[in-house]
Amino acid sequence: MKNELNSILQAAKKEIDSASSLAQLNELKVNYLGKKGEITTLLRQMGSLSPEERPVMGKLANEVKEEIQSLTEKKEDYLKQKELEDKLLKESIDITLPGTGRNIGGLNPLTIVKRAMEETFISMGYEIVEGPEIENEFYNFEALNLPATHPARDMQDTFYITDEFLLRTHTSPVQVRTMLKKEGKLPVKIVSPGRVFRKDDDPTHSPVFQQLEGLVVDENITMADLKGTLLLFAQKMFGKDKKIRLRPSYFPFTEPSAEVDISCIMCDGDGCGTCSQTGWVEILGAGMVHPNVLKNAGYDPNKVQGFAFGIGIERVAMLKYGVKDIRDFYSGDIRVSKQFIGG
Ligand code: FA5
Repeated sequence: MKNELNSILQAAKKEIDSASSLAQLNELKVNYLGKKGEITTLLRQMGSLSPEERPVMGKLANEVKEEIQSLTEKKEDYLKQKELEDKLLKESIDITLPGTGRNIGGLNPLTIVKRAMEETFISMGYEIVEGPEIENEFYNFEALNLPATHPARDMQDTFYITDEFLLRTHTSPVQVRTMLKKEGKLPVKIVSPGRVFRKDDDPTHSPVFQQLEGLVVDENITMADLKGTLLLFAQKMFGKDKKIRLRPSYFPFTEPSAEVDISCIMCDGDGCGTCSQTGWVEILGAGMVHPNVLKNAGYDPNKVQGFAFGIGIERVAMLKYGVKDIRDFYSGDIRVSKQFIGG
């Protein structure tokens, strides 16, 4: 039996030594040490030994078992380590290879311009307010001195939702909403950016576009305040050398009213394609708040005055960046937006 145990140990050593995978090692562990393994099978024959021989053989069998156990454990550690090293070697990445790169997004030029406009007015002490895009006739027309039969309602072709509700055609309803909320308190000094909607569609007119409304109501407000404010705005947006001019115009909600032009930034006022050879480009409508609008919104026109303006944000952006077709702003064409990355 002693010889048999010895030869089992020698055979196990050889097999452990040549085992090249954990699966193989596991298999031989079962073969030698398992319940049906070679040593257990041999120990079953202990009954045929003399009582003196039995403890000697039992001890020897345990020593052989322990040695096989310890050798397999060592080999297992080695194989595990080797497996890990092989895996790491296979999965290694070459950090010196050039990267694939990733496109960085940029703000839409309209957002850049809108924010710059907001900043300009915030620096002049204006508060920013917002109004709903779905309006009713009262705020969009009636309170702005445009009763149902007024022919000027045709000036802005309207998208109606129901007989009463519509998509606002300008940001001017925010004037009325703000004044009513203020309940006669002074001063009112707000700008309100937002989307507006009209049945317009050509290279310089979009059915959905943005305006920035301005409203100041206080005592002793004059047309000079309006002109000074708009000149400062134009110079902050387009440069200190820019001039503005006010042309008489008509809006039912302002009296007097004006269309405001800026000296053409493409040709410095000399005349070019952008300004139709006039040297001037229209960017907004403005005027002194009509007494009826003040009354409708809870202010006494004998005591307070106000000025208001509505600037086309797309118009400012087109001029600032020399964009010829308004639809370029909405196309989502990456070749357009790429030029504005970084603001
Ligand atoms: C108005 O909308 C008035 N509510 C502005 C106003 C406010 C006047 C307060 C007086 C007091 P108008 O329709 O002219 O006015 O539009 C104002 C500006 O919006 C225009 O000067 C132009 O820059 C821009 N605009 C008008 N229609 C379009 C359009 N379809 N697409 C892009 N921009 C437009």
